[in-house]
Amino acid sequence: MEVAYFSGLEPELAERDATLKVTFFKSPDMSLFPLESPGRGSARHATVITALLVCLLVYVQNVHAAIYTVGDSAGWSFNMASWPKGKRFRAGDTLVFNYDSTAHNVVVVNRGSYSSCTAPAGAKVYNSGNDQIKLVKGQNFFICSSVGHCQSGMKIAITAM
Ligand SMILES: [Cu+2]
Repeated sequence: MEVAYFSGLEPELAERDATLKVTFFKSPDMSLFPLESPGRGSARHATVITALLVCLLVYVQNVHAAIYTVGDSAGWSFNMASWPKGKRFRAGDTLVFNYDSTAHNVVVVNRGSYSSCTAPAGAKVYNSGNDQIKLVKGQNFFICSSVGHCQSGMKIAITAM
């Protein structure tokens, strides 16, 4: 009897639509199946079911990861405070910051720095002009550290569930 086995799970976190690739193949000698042994059919089935459940879990997580372009078509700019309103962010979602890298940047800060518009030494700074940053669970604060920009509203605070 030939049985199809999982050979690998390759979740691809593509930019917009996450896809899941699962490769099936046939292993006549069952040599690639770790728990295979005579008389252990139930163990084999349990393992296959576990593998399927893991695939499903990964798939569901990928489907739920969203990508948001900060500021929408205007990009990462001034007066951003209202942009997060009405959106439901989740940990693992990606924020895309599009901006002119000669004028702006994105600095990951804490609440205090967000409020005071000061980027502390050692803060993580992005400056590619097309930065993709994954949200962590809880509060996420970002500011632009160019002089005066944060004070002009180039700052966002996002809570991810
Ligand atoms: Cu700026």
